[in-house]
Amino acid sequence: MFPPQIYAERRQRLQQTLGGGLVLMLGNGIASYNYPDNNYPFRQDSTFLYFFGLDYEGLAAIIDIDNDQTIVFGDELTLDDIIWSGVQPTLVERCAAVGVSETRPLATLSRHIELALEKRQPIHFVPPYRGHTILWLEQLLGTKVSTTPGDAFLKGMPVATPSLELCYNIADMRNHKSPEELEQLAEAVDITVTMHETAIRLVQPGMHEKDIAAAVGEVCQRLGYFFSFPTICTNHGETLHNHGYIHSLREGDMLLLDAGAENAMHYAGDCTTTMPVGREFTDRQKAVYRVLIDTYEKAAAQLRPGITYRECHVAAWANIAAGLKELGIMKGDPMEAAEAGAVAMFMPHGLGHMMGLDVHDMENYGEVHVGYPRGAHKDPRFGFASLRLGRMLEPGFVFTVEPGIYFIPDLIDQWKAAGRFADFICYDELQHWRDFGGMRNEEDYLITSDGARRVGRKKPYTLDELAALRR
Ligand SMILES: [Mn+2]
Repeated sequence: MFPPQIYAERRQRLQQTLGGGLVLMLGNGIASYNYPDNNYPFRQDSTFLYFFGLDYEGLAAIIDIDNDQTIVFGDELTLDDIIWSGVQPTLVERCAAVGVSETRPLATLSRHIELALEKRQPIHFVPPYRGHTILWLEQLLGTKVSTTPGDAFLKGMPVATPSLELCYNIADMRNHKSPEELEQLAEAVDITVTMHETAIRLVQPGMHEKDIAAAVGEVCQRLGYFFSFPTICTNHGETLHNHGYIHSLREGDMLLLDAGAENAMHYAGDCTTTMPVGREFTDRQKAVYRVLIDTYEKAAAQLRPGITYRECHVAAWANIAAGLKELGIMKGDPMEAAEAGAVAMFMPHGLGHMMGLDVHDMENYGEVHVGYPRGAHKDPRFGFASLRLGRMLEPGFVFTVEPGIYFIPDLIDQWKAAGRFADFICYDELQHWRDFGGMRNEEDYLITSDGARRVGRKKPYTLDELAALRR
């Protein structure tokens, strides 16, 4: 945990930016897996972690701005808890460690909210993403709860919406990482890089995807850490979220590994490596890989305060178009192809996303409320719509840079049949690449006062670096 004043300062700042009302923050509970006492690993809610740091279940908190009062609601351990879970610090001790002096039994939260509602206090809460939390909020507020942000809740409203103002204000704070958060992120990324190096060293023909996925998992689990998201480990990288590990790996295959660790304080790392299963890539794979790495390095070199990530994304698309033009797969002006959206054929996702306590940081607030300016909407066109981060970059932002190049047979067929972007895509040549698969390279970056730097240590990705680890 951070020192108590860090949490106290964060809460103070939130109070100042919001100006009034009552902020209700619900911690996560334990979620059952297949029967009540068999549980998923506990993961605290990230908003709760950011403001209260308390990493265990059964907690709620309020920041009553109108009355300048902060209370954590929870229950002290019973003897039964101690028998099953061991002796733990008391709630009062735990709260003191995060700068909170007032605690109350969880059962009194409901009455506390009722009184606040009667006094016409607006209730601010962030969008819930678990069924249990939605039900709990509905019980506390006495009405239906939506997950789409809008006005803060006042008694009498037919539906309680999460507070858009709260989402924007917290995103402003959490989007700018502090020095102590950057240390945590660097640790998570360093472990993540070790996971990737392990896979590059290990993979060889005759193995299965699950062999590599397990070895990657062992790296973070041996440190007592967990994944920041379910590992993608596949020789079918063109399927973007491929979570099965069922394929066997053969000479000539590429393995795409998208995996990250979450460290003890729950900060995330997120990297992707595409590696040859055999000794090296085929000539064809090398040709596309060079386009990918050139795109990746140019995108990283472009990062600085004041540039929008949308510009970086479009520039990456244009670079891919230029590279694929040399291979005879695309034609026309690369920048025009990018701006028209034609390169979404080969990279249908965004160049990156914010990263912090969540691997897609604060995505429960709505990605447009985190990755775009206040009041902005996302470009709804295919490809552009998947750009989670589009806003102007500011010092303190931490996010991923992850261009990819994919050949998706179903997408090729559909666009070809529709004659889509036929001015930019050479469909005759593309037929010869249908079974190529997909590749992506991803590392994590911080915007500094005058440029950007990698978070954590460098992940091997150049052909030479990959070859050195394969020896
Ligand atoms: Mn990512």
